[in-house]
Parts: sequence; C-alpha cells; structure tokens
Amino acid sequence: MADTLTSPVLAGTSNRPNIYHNFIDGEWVEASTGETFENRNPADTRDVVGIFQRSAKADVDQAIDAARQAFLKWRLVPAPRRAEIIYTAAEMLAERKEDYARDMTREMGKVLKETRGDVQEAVDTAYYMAGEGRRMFGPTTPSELPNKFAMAVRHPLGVCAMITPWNFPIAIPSWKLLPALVCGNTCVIKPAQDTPLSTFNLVRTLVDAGVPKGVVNIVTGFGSETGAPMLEHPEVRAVSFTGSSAVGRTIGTTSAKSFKHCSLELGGKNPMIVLDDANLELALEGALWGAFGTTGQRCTATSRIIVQKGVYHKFVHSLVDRARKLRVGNGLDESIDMGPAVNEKQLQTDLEYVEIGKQEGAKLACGGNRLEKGDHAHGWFMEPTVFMDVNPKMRIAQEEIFGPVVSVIPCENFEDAIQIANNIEYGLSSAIYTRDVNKAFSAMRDLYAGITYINAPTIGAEVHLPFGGVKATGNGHREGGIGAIDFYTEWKSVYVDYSDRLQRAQIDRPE
Ligand code: UN1
Repeated sequence: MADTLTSPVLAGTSNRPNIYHNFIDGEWVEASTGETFENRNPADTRDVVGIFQRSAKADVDQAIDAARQAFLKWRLVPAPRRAEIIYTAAEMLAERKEDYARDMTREMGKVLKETRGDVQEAVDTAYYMAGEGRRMFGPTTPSELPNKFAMAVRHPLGVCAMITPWNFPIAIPSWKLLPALVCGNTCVIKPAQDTPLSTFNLVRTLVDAGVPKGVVNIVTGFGSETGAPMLEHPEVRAVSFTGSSAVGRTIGTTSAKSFKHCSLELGGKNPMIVLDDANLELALEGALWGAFGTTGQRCTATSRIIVQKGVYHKFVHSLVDRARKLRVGNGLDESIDMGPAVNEKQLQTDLEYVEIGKQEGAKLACGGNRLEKGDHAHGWFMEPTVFMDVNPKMRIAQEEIFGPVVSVIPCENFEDAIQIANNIEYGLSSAIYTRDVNKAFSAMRDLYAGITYINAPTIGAEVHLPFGGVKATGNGHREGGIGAIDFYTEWKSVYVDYSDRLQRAQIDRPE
C-alpha cells in the first residue's frame, strides 16, 4: 500500500496535468466508466489542476464493500490506538500546511491566509478527536434493582458516507472523517468536483499516519452519478452532507428510506446587527471580513447587515468606501484580499442576484460587475458588492447567494433588528455589535440560529463547539466537538445482573 501512496497520480508533464484515481481499499483505481473530469483553477482557467475520475454506482459499490470489510477489524482496534493515528495525522498535516494551502488556493480560489486557516481547522479537529479516543464517555448509572449494574456504551455505526462541499475542502471533510474514524467507523467520501485534490491531500495524510486500507475510501464524480448511489446502498449506515438546502432535502428524504443516520449542514442567510451604540470601526472590520472573506462563499458568510438608523448612513458610507478598496485577484498573491468565485456557474448566480436586487428596487451602493480585464481576464472574478436600503422581504435579503453580495437593511431599534434577523428560512450564524450588555444577552437568547457572535462577525467557528443551525439550515445534528461523537456512535445500554435470580424491572418493587 505504501507504494501506491507515494504514486497516487499518473504523473503529468509540463503540458499534461496529473491524472488522479479513486482510492479504494488502499489502491488507486480508475473509474468503471473510463470517464474523467477536469479540475481547473478558478483564478486562471487555463490552469488544469488535475484530471479526476467520473465514477458511477459500480465504483461506489466497490468502495462501500471495501469499507464494510475494513470495518470488521477497525471497530476492534482500541479507540486510544485509533486516536494515536489521528494524532500523528495532525502533526503531519501541520507540517504539510503550506503545500496543502497552496493546492487549495489553486483549485478553489480563496486567498492563502484563508486556505492556511482551512488546513489549520483540520489540524485542530484532529487534535480534538485524538483526545476523544481516551474519552468517548458514556454514563454508568445505578440500577433500580439490587445486585444489578447498568451502563451505556458508544458503538460505531459501520460504513459512513460523506458528501462534502468545495468551500472548506479540507476542514469540512476533517469534521466528518476524523470523528467517524476515532469512533471506529469506516468511510467513503465523495468530495465536491471543484475541489477533490484537497480531499486527496487529507486522506493521503491519514493513510501516511497509519489508517489501514479500506478504512477511508475516496470516490470522485458528480452528485447524481456518484453521490446518489451512496444514499441508497443498504450497507451505508450514516450519511453526512454539507451543501445547499435544496440538495439536503433530497439527501435527507432518500437516506430516510433505509433508516440511515443523516447529518445535514445546509444554507444560511446570516445577519449581523449593528446598533447605534456599537464600536463602529470594529463592526466595519467585521462586516468586511464576514461578507467578503472566502468571496462570500461560506455557509456562515455575513449576507445581511441590519443597521440601526442612528448610525446607518455613516456605516454604509464607510462600508462602501472600504469594500471598493479590497483587492480582488489570484489568492496565491499575498497582497490580494478576495479571490474569484469557485466556478462560472457560481459567478453567474452572483451576477443574476445583482440584477434581481436592482429590479427589486434596492440601491446598488458599490460593485455588481464582473472583472475581466488584465489580471482578471482568465478567472471568475467580480467586484465586492453592497446593496443598501434593502427591504427585508426582497429576494436578495431572503435567499442564499453564496457570493460577495451583501444587503444592508435599515432598522428602527433592537426589537426591530431581532425580528428582521429571525424572519428568514435559515438559521445558521448571527452576530450583534453593541456595547449594551443587556442587549447582548437578550440577543444571545432571542436570535434564532445555531451560532451567535457578540461583537464579532458571523464567521469564525472553532472546532470544539457545536456547528450547525436551525430551520432550513439542518436537521438537528451538530458537527464539531462532542456533537460529532454523538452522530458517529450508536448507544448501547448494557445491564449486568449479578443477583443469580430473575429480577423484573418495574415489577419487583419493595412492598
Ligand atoms: C462554512 O461556512 O461552510 O466559522 C464553514 C467559519 C469556519 C467554518 C465555516 N470555521 O466560518
């Protein structure tokens, strides 16, 4: 297996890109279809990052079969031993951080400081999950009967399928793979077709750290051809998906038919409230980072800024001024603030929403255009875009855009702000800027979302806290921290009766 890992690709030449194979049962294998797809650099589409397999059901079945076989042994490896492998992977990932960040910027577009953060998020997750190997606590509790012992233990589920997005191409796979592995599950992962290389980098590290063959498998391809067969396979016990609410609904209903555990992390339309008493400079910095970081392509991106009327004009004016100064370009250049959209389709969606906003009567305060001259000629770039005077009912204030387009909405007071913030289909992240401790605590209680930040933007979740949201953002599960351990384990209650006689719960009671 070591040999196959040192040569996971058919080496490219200067004008022929690398060809990557699926990774199944510790071997690099071609897809049964004989077909492939290209992964191109969104900052310069002349640059082909790699050629990947376009897989179908037969390939998925093979990977699931390998994972099912591997589960028989992996589940019996003591959790602290599994954790040691994950700990080693954390150390290796930290060493490889710069290379993997560069690969990620090249295939996905976000700027280097963010792709370094993405790899770091996987390092953090790995250290946390390695620690879980010596916890994985379950309750022991008194029995109601004498000479009887009771406890609940965590068992792995079996084969887990993961379908991951392109916006956090190492961090999000790590949120899924690492807790699944430490709990004793085996995995088949289908990365987004825009960012498969980053998943290869993560999995390569896990295997180099000692994860045995068949325990983690990668099958690349498109959702309908490669993702769908995972949802229907009877041997898959859990499905974890991060992506749009529309796709999440299909994944949830399909998985339900065979009673799979299903974790959905879906859309967001995250509000940031700025009250009259806020530190305005801090709120501005937060708004720029929250709205235009990752080119607005985060589930947690700040996409609505709800500003109280006393500071509204000053805030919007400064926001527009600062947004215009952001440098847009190739994220490999350290001086760049914002990279391209991930692909042409996403760019078209962003530009369509600019038109929708204009037609709805919102005021385009800055941006709105594609950038296609000079250094931008070969990528999917657009200007950071601010709409002001947005009515909260407008589509640009209700629908997830997933691009660098932010809506500024005026509000009267705190109560009005909370109502606007909550009056939405989604509920992932939320933020409020205020110096009033009473309002801050009221917002912590009243903002209906999975995450609330006080005096910080809507992005920046840490890996040991629950990550996920309410309403159309998910189905009640959380990633990160202990929530992930809950998802990837099944409870078993164990009773040991050492009384040497039949004791009947609920029936044998003292007179
Ligand atoms: C996502 O938005 O898809 O909190 C994930 C954050 C990151 C993770 C975001 N740590 O912004």
